[in-house]
Amino acid sequence: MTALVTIERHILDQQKRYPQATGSFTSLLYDIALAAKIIARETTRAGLAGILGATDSENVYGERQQKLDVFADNIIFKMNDHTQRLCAMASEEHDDIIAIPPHYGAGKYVLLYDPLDGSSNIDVNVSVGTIFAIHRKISRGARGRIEDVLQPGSSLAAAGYVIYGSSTMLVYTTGQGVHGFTLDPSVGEFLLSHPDIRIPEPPVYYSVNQGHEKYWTHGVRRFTRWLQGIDGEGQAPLSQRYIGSLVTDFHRNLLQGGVFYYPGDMRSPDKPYGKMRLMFEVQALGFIADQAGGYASDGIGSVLTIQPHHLHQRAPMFVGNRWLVEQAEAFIHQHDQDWVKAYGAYRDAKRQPV
Ligand code: P6P
Repeated sequence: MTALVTIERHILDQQKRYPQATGSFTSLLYDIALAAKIIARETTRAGLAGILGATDSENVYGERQQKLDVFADNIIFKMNDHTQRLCAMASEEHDDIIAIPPHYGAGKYVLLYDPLDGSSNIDVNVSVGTIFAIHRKISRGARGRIEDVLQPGSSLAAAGYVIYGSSTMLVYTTGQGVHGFTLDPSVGEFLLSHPDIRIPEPPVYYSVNQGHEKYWTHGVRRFTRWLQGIDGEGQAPLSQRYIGSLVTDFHRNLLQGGVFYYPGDMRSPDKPYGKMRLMFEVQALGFIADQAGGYASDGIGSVLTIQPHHLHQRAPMFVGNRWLVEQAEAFIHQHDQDWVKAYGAYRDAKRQPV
């Protein structure tokens, strides 16, 4: 019988590699796993609990907040506001960084999270997910500041996601590979089910919203045609799979090989950056892909090198098997110099003083 490895045991085993570790980081990952169990419980019975549907409020992007969005956001905050492990939090659902209440002590990590990505799919029972990323505090003083949050993905201490689907899985990395755990509801534990995940070769799928094709730049169109007929490399054409729920589309390509992309375009030349959120989606998934032997690019270069200038900054994302993503960069570099210039100016803007 294979050993039952809970997420707590796995995190502790990983912590043993860092003699100086205080256990604070391990406990933070445990707190996130606990929040995931509570969200999973509500997500799988949302229809019964009367929390399906939308609230009458909107988030910072002007998107109608689903009731489960708000529930998940509150759970993650409440599980972490008092633990003295964090100096600040940031949520996709909040305009600004979230301070640790003054009556609680502050810690040395920052937690960024998208509490329930793809929530518009909840009412039709499509899998949704939570995405999280953890940075180390770098500013002086006890309390967290915006500079602790706006760090590049290359500085991440950890990242992960939870997918609430036919089963609930938590996938995370601390820079020591990518590991997947499946929730056993009968005991309420996440058990190691996918150790050392590597994006497999050959790739099988490509995931993009083909309905946006008329907005795509020439290079992105050429890339998509290439995926549909890859030849010369002895690679079969890829199949299109897109469900419109980022964690689900990403998870499929991580486990089976392929590429997810949400490109920018020139529909509005002053907004060439697409829909993905750098701090709440792109950094975390880019770190995971990198740790699984893949690569994530914004079309110009690695998403992990982007120096953020705004909490809700957006970035295009091409993520999956490295050679596929590098081919996307090649087509864009060859055919889309106008877009490269417009997006590059946004990407490299300087942070506005607060
Ligand atoms: P589109 C869901 O709203 C989301 O943020 C991601 O989960 C998903 O990948 C994307 O938007 C889908 O966007 O424009 O294809 O509907």
